[in-house]
Amino acid sequence: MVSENCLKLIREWLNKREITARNLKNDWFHGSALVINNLHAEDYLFWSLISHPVINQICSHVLNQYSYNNNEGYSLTGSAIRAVYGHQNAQQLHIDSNLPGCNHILSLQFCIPVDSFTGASGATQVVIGSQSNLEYPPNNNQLNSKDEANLIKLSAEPGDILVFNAGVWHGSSNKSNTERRAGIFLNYSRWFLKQSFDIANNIPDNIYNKLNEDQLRIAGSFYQPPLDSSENRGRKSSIPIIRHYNP
Ligand SMILES: O=C(O)CCC(=O)C(=O)O
Ligand SMILES: [Fe+2]
Repeated sequence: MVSENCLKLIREWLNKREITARNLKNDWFHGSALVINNLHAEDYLFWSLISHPVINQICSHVLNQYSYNNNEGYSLTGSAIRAVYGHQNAQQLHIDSNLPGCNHILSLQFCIPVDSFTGASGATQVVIGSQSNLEYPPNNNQLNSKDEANLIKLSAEPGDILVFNAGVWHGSSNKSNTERRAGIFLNYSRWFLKQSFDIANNIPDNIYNKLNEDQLRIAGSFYQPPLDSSENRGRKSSIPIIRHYNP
């Protein structure tokens, strides 16, 4: 579903960023993982994924369902690339919806392999049905027998898109080979949930100027709260809003 050309450009971008990250020796490398957030503001290239028609059809269906008139909207709440190197234990199982056990789907998590996700490089493991569990997964993935029986591994190749309720317990599995294992993770939420990255406001001008109305809606630019009562409107705006940071 993701084109070869798009993947090629992303790999070229990542190869360059790996060199910068190694030279800067800052904490971009968490252990043996390189994590870069805010892809929407990194390069216009990532918008071909962020506004990918298949991803947005799924969001439009799932994240609007049960909202008022099934039509309230959704926005991007996170975008990151995570690249893992060398042998690694399985990632701590977690959720990306921040509140376990919600009865409705608040957020969707999309995983886009940049390199192969396999049994050897690390599949994405999920616990089927765990969106109903009222707690976060136990430390060190010490699952009880019921959850253990529902743990499945999703292998995926570049070009594939994995998607699940962000309230499902998940994480990458044990990595036993030494090849790079990079993936892009996009999180979308119902429109009223506060974005924990300032996506609508931190897009550089050179990217912002290329975005169309649909893309700005995905960025959350129509869902920014009014500054105060002088901005005489409700919680949505009829035009995209950008708040500029003071220098
Ligand atoms: O790498 C994976 O398969 C999952 C990563 C993940 O869940 C995350 O970074 O939030
Ligand atoms: Fe996750």
